[in-house]
Amino acid sequence: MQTLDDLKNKAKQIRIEIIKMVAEAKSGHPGGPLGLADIFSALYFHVLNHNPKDPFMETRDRLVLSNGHVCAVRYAAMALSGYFPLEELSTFRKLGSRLQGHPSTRYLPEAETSSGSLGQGLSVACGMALGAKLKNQFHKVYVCISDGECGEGMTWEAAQSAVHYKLDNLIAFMDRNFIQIDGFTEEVLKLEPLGEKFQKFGWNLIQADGHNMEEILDSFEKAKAHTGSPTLIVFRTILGKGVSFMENKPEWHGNPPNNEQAEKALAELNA
Ligand SMILES: Cc1ncc(C[n+]2csc(CCOP(=O)(O)OP(=O)(O)O)c2C)c(N)n1
Repeated sequence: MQTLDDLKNKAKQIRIEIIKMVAEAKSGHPGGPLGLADIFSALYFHVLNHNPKDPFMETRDRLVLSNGHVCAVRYAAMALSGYFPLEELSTFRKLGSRLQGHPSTRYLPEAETSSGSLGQGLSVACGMALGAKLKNQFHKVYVCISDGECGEGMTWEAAQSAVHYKLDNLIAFMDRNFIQIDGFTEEVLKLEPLGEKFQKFGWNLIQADGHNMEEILDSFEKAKAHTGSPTLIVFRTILGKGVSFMENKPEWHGNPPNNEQAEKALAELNA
């Protein structure tokens, strides 16, 4: 059983691994993964029913990463929880690596779904949740979606279907950092009031601070207990969280730190 301090410490380790991976690869996305580190620590070390030693057990909870470009956070959490050796993280984005820049089940079936083409994950997760219901399976289907993806129509088709099929085994959570590839979401394509839009569609809505471990755990507990409709947790996050010069800066969506910047980032995270 992990304590709150353990989970916070794991989040810090995840952030350190993210910086090392993206710096070593000299390409990739540091901002989103740093912003999701607390949530992924909670998932992999407390919330998910999973077993790194038996990754395909039928009763496992499924986790779909719709915003595939943030996969460094998932790979770091997977390595730290024992899916593969920590050293393998240094192969991130290299030719032949299992840890591709966007997750591919051809190389890493434990990732559950391939992703990177945005907007699809919520639909995929709906199908998995509906399938589980038809097969009388009781696991949950978690899906990480981003705010940028809400500019895509397919997200909203899935949002309607999930309510129609009463997918209360589906728990979507959103990385609401107000940033996407082209800048701030409300300037590129206004999304607010985003959570309320899902609520009007019939979703159970929970809003929480994505960097407060107690709130994160409480949100997932409430989502698990809810019945009759799918749940969306809108986590307010900060892109680049934990590295002062990256926080809330759109340019860190998809640029790797150079050696000097990586050293500075690691010094801050280790402090
Ligand atoms: C279908 C599709 N269109 C465009 C892209 C290019 N793209 C990559 S990341 C991104 C921005 C996504 O926004 P978000 O996930 O909110 O970004 P973050 O918070 O990680 O900065 C875009 C448009 C893509 N991967 N897939």
